[in-house]
Amino acid sequence: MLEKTVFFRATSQANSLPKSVAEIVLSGRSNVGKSSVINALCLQKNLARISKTPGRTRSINVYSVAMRKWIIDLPGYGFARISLQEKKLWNKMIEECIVQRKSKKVVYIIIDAFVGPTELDFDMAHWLDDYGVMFKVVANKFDKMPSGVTKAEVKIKAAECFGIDESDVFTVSAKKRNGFDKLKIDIVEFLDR
Ligand SMILES: Nc1nc2c(ncn2[C@@H]2O[C@H](COP(=O)(O)OP(=O)(O)OP(=O)(O)O)[C@@H](O)[C@H]2O)c(=O)[nH]1
Ligand SMILES: [Mg+2]
Repeated sequence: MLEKTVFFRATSQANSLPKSVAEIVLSGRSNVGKSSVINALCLQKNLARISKTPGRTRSINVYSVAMRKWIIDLPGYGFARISLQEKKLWNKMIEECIVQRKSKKVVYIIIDAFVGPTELDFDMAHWLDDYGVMFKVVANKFDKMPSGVTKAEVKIKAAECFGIDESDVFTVSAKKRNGFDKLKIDIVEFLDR
């Protein structure tokens, strides 16, 4: 199902988007691999733009999996070289996208498996919780972990840190395109529910 995903729209004004039936939203620190995860999920190379320069995705990019079923790539947070003005705009954009639009959604917070969750990720999780928005966690860049560390260990730790169920943590490597089976099932089940 996800292989058929196509680019739908880029916008900084989520209010202007039509209604969706269901959507999954990818959020996370800048450069953590959100766009790479989308490409890996959809088995495509250049669907979402990947960049070595953090803060590249500045708009909300919407991808259509099926009729009104979306994957939304949010601009990353925690990008250092950003003005207060830009930060305010980011907050407004995210709030419009996630809170004001009442569509059925789940947010996947993408973290760097090697770096581990950061304060900014916890802020995001708390903020989502406050608004009653369901979130799960994807630990990307697992290929950077020392060889002795298992996916199970990463999962347990992340689940503990975020106070969520282990089954709501996914460990992947977008670079190696590894570990996506469970995440794909989770996404497709949600979109089709
Ligand atoms: N080692 C490793 N590098 C990765 C992985 N996934 C992404 N990267 C690299 O991380 C960098 C950022 O990837 P993006 O997918 O553009 O990250 P993003 O989160 O969309 O970044 P912004 O749009 O700037 O917020 C690129 O250099 C990717 O090649 C991974 O699984 N392992
Ligand atoms: Mg991006």
